[in-house]
Amino acid sequence: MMGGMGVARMRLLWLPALAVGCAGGFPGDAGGGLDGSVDSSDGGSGGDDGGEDVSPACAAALAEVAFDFEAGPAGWTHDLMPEIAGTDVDWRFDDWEHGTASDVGPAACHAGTGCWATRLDNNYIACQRAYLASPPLDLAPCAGEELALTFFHAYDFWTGEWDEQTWFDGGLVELGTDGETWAAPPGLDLPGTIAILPDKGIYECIEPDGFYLHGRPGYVGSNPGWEEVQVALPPELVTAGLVIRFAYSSGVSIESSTQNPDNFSHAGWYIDDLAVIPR
Ligand SMILES: [Ca+2]
Repeated sequence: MMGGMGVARMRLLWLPALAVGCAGGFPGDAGGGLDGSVDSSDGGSGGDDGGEDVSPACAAALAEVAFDFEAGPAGWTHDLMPEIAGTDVDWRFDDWEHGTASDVGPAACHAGTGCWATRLDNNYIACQRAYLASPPLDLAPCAGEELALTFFHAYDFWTGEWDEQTWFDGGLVELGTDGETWAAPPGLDLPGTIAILPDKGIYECIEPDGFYLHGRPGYVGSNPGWEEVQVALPPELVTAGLVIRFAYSSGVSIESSTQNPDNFSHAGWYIDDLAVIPR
């Protein structure tokens, strides 16, 4: 039915929304995610601006991997998840954008006017599968140092009931060094398990089996205010070529064959001010 869709399995139709899930009041719990107990003590003599607990070479390396996204994407890239990278359909699977926040989701970036989000000015649409990845970060000068990843984020993902199950759109953070193997940092405080609804009666996502995130612990539900996350970096990843990846997915929240984000009701994921710091 959608012109030029090209894939018979794309059968999403627009009908009035089913008023699913938690479209109104979000819990709005503010406050920190997990406290990584970052030590900011000024033990060293004549402490300068940061990095006082690490070697000068490491401090210089960490200064290169602090991102406020004010001057642009800063080498970060986004694309389809590899599982559907060859999918040839006219559907926007990747909503990541760099820019400034507006009237959907947080009213502003965490700081300044640059940040990343799954569509800055509107809600994310159905069947999304995309990642946002850092450039390779060179932490080799910090080998042996105890470091933490820190970033600020806000999120608002759809949750709903269908077929006697509860389904959760969501996002996850993963680390890798070889471009193929990814794992969430141990100790990350995650609110639930992502469960993507690929098929809602006659409404089915394109490539319904291609949801890498399904079944993995991640950020689900809603935490619409900016929150800081800090988590220890595994020692084996304090090396050259560390990549940090933010991946998100959405399933069939409402029945819509359009890519008009006005038909949807959840703002998605906003990310700003990421750095690697001593802990
Ligand atoms: Ca910023």
